[in-house]
Amino acid sequence: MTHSGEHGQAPAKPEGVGARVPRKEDIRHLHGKGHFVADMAMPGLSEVAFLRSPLAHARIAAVRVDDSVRAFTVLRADMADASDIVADSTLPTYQSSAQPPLACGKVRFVGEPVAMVFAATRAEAEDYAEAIEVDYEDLPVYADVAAAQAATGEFVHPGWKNNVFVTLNADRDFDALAAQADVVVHRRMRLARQCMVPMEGKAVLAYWDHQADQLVVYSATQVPHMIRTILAECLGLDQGRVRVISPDVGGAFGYKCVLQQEELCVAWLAKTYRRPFRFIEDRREHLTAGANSREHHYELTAYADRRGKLLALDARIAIDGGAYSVWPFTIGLEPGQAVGNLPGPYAFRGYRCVTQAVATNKPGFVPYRGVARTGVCFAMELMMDAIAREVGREPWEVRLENLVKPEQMPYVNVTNKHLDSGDYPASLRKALEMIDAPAVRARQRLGEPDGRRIGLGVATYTEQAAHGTSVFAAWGTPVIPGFDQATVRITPDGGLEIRVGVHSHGQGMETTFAQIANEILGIPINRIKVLHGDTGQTPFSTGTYASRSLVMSGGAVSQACKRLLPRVVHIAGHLLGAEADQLSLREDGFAAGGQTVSIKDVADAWYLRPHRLPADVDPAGLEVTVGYKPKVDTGCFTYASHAATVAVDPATGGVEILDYVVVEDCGTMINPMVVEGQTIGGIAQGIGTAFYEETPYDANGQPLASTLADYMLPGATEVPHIRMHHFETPSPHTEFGAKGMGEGGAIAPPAVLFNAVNDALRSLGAAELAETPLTPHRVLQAIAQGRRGGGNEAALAAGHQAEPAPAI
Ligand code: MCN
Ligand code: SMO
Repeated sequence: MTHSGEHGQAPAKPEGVGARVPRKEDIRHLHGKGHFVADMAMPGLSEVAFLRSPLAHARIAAVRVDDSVRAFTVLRADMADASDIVADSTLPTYQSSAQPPLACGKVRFVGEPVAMVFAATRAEAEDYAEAIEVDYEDLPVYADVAAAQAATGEFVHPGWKNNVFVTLNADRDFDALAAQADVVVHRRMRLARQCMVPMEGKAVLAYWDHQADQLVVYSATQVPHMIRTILAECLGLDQGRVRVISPDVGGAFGYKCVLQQEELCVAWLAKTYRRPFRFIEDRREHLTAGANSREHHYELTAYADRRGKLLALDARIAIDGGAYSVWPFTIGLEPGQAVGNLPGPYAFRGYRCVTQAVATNKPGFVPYRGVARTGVCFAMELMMDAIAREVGREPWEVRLENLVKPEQMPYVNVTNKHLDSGDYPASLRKALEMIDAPAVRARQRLGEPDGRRIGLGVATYTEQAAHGTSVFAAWGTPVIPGFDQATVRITPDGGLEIRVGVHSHGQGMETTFAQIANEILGIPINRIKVLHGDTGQTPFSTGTYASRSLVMSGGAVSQACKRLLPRVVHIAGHLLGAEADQLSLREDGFAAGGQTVSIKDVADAWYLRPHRLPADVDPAGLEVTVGYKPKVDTGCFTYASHAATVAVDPATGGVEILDYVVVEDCGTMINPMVVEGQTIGGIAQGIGTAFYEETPYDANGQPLASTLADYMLPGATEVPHIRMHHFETPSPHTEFGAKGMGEGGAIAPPAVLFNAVNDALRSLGAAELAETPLTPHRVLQAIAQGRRGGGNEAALAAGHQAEPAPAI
């Protein structure tokens, strides 16, 4: 195991694996030259607007379309040749739902598209939409999990027994181990409903290419190949007659890894009318009708010994799944990941968990950076602090008691996760050292001159990344990821083209994949072109999600380059008149007997001067396609410890982050600067989850945050300077020992910051805060509750801590 310093180990090659090279893609973005769906111009383009439901649950009694706009209006009945989106999981207990491309019969959430209208401009299309009248008959609204569970009237979906999408159970040695406990700690936690709010919303442009006899769909998507598969299926087209291109995408964060119904609608228009159509989601549509995430309710009971060593955990988790299951991940993903990842980095052996995803009258639930891991980290890490309070030890002492130890690696945990490598306790100790925990404790004892209270919070988590076939097969999703393919091709002038089916929309893969090829072939990265996100140009991949692209597609790039290298060497040897084993690899070329040939010379021989090639040259040439997945496909486990110091103002409830440190280990880093950028971006989103972001709904299912004045996001001033340290423990299962890490930054911050604020308020006897977002109002409430003599225990008894958990 190697532990390296803040900057990673010095890379062997200046542009290879481990090098901090600036991102190639930044040049176009910094100069405003990115090419997004909204930038595209096309003759005859019609813009699309949707008439959306104003009600959360209602029967559509009648739709009247004014004759003047009927020709530009589409209703579900007009789309008889398009099928509904069905995203079922094969998990037992799963109840099937169908999402029509446009609402049909009834509406199930505010903002659900009921009709689609097109015109030369979006403004005209919106005007046309006003000429459509819809009569609705109210149905009972299920605005939250509790209401949905208590339903006696019409359920969200026809033919269901109740409003529950799916229930998952786990029980492993629970009773026997819980019985040995000295202390029992009970807590409830809740995460608010959120939107993803990428800078670019949903965007799709589709047209019919008459020459290719093909539907071409430009879509801001993370998963172009999967979108082709489902569009072809829903529209009844051969997949060869559909091409999906994902151009520059302005952030995606999971929102764009599923089929959006608007994508299907616009593709249908282009297929039907054989001309171009486009839909660009506006901010209000995104905030109200776009998919939601994060709304998890937890009720945990921990059974520990007197030192705080956890023996068994009992968990009840309810997830507000919204109205529809999303394709292809289904609403099974969220409870599946929650039940499996709740134990995180800890070594306890008794576990019982019931997790339920419930259908409500809200937009469907979509994976969001971190997926369920942000929720489970929040619940587990707040519980660790609660145990520490109970047994009277420091929160980190209790964690060190419970973390899987390096000598136990690889460790198969209580939910059968194969924790592959790393030193979890060392990451926590390093984070404590960086934040200087003793100094923070001393400062707390002294008190602040301005009356603020100082608090220290920590959290350690695992980020299961690049989990593959067996995991998704167990979740029973409609599509199961397998081998990811990459094509590498040396160009006639000695450059390299890399083709991958994943999509980079901020992760920097146009650079990092070039670094991988540079490491193996030595070709300078400015001579390497990474082509991605076009089904017409790239090999199949299920796409970018689950922090998988580096491990899977990057692994395939590595393997393809390794397979290409001997062919290059063979030709080079022939050109030099030397045996392959006499060649030495130089920067961008080969040497033998005092002579050199470059990769350019080899390419020149293969493509343009084949008379110079050896007689036994491999006719496959200078192009290779390789499929790759790690031998163990259950994922690699990146982990990190985050720590923060905060100052809380008991007079205003305001919180300031004074210091924030990260010690992370994603195995071998391809580009430490990219890893740091990814982590900081994730932390900014995690701060949003912790302090600001929430889409509240009223009892009628009306979304109450419809603008960015109501939906609060962190800005530059809310994100502190973040200090970071890297360990590099290679994964035994992947190319270069690299592990995925794109989501990790977003996992820990809510847990760290809540723990820090609770620590700060402890001396005031305040109730523990356990419900996101942590607003000044909630801080003041918690303090007031403490003053009334209703500190945490009283609050718990009165059921005031977080929200009462819905029944399971
Ligand atoms: N990397 C590295 N060394 C490692 C691990 C990763 O240099 N050991 C680099 C990779 O080469 C890649 C980047 O870090 O350039 C992220 O790699 P990876 O962890 O494989 O994640 P993905 O590329 O699969 O990206 C998906 C992940 C997810 S699931 C979400 S959600 C997310 C995220 O990445 N959405 C993002 N980061 C995002 N960043 C931006 N800017 N925009 C989004 O929408
Ligand atoms: S939420 Mo990321 O696209 O797995």
